Amino acid sequence: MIGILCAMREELEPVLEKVEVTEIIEYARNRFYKAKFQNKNLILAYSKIGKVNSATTATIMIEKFGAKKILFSGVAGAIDSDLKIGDLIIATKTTQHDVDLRVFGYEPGYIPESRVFFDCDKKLNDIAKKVANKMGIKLKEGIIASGDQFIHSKEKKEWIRKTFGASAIDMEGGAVGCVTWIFDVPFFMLRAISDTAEEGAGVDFDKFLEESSEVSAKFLIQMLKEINE
Ligand code: 4EH
Repeated sequence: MIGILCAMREELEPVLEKVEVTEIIEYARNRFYKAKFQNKNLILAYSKIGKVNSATTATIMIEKFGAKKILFSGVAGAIDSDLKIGDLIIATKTTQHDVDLRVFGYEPGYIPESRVFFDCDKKLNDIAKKVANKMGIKLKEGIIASGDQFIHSKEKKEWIRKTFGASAIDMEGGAVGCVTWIFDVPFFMLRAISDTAEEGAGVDFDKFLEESSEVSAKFLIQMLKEINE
């Protein structure tokens, strides 16, 4: 069973269109779609926005539906200036930029007995790079930082870049990374850029959410062809 997770309805819809949904299960104030793609069994859902929602949905996919991998598809704000709207990025690792226990002497993002960075699966990332090569498209690799905030300021964005070395921002990756680390399940994080996370990002986001969600969904489907359950 492969888990496919998004945060927003708009991110999941273009993925759902491309698979064969066989069953819909309402559970925990959410809707889970069982589906098939080329004889592979999938469980899909959008979690709703943010770290708690995405962590809960990832947990349910693993614990209730038996997901052996979690693949995330969606959009992100750019931090690196070479990332333009519509570009694709895969995470090498994810982190939570809003975790702050510095008063106790811990580094930003660190929770005792947990970690600052959660690694994404190297094999899945290698498959992604192969697929990108075959499709002749640019695919960036970098750190994705998450927090329960929509970032729309140059200053905040620069702090996240400097502190975590992040290339892009979202509101879920660090949470799903944490859950998949806890359960030791391979995690793949794919995002297409929707905005630059600076002043005016909200306007760009609304304009490009649909388009960039489609870019991410299309790439994910190409990848699914190369993945075993
Ligand atoms: O799930 C949330 C969405 C924005 S909040 C995180 N997603 C999109 C990624 C993202 C992002 N995260 C932080 C894209 N750009 C980002 C940014 N900062 N600049 C939302 C969007 N629309 C309506 C309500 N909430």
